[in-house]
Amino acid sequence: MLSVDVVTIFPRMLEAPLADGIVQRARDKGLLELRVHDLRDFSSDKHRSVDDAPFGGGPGMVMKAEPFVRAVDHALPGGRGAGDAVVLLSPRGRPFDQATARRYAALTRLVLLCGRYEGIDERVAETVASEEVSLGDFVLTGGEVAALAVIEATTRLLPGALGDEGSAEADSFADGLLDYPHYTRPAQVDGRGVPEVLLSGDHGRIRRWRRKESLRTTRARRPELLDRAPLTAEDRALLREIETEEKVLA
Ligand code: 4FV
Repeated sequence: MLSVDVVTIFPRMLEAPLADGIVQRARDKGLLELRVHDLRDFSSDKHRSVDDAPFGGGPGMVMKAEPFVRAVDHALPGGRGAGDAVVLLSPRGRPFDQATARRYAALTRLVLLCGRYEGIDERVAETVASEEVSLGDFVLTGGEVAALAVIEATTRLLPGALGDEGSAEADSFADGLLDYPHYTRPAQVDGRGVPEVLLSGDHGRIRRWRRKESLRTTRARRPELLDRAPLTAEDRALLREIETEEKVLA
């Protein structure tokens, strides 16, 4: 069972998305425990302030360290252990990816720290946070959306979380490649059909076609993933076919 604590000044932003779908089902199945904490509850002044002006001047406000330190102490009584991670969500973090989601799904306790304003006092990253993670090279107004993405991507990898809606093994990135294209009824959409192989019932041909399309799309859109993916001899043969076909088309 994974227990997740989220620290934010906007707890309501997280409630609805985490009270539905696969995350709620994982909570109901006892696979996931989730607590959302209001950072202001860990402020030390009567105004419940959590931010202040930046040392060195400059625009905007910076989030104070102590409320986060107290919130983490509250979430992890006894401190951070080997099976725990305290993740600060920020554009300065390492890009979040499927491998990170797999690592989080194997944890015991995960604490997510959501920033706002110009960011969080650096001493949080230096002390209570065990890592910094970014959702991507763009600027949000807060870490909450990133926390939601991390929770969803991690929860669906918890054993037993994915019911019959498919298996994590069949995921994009499960084997480091982009997914193959999917089709469903009707067979004709605006005069556009479905690849005949998918209607053939020949599961060997279908598996091969899907693998080839995964390789083709990955090669076209994310070639850097191909360099990292564990490719089989069949994959290399399929890639040669793709290169030959595309030369002909060129
Ligand atoms: C972000 C990201 C992100 C930066 C300033 C919140 C904002 C504000 N978090 N991945 N990209 N955070 O843009 O995680 O404090």
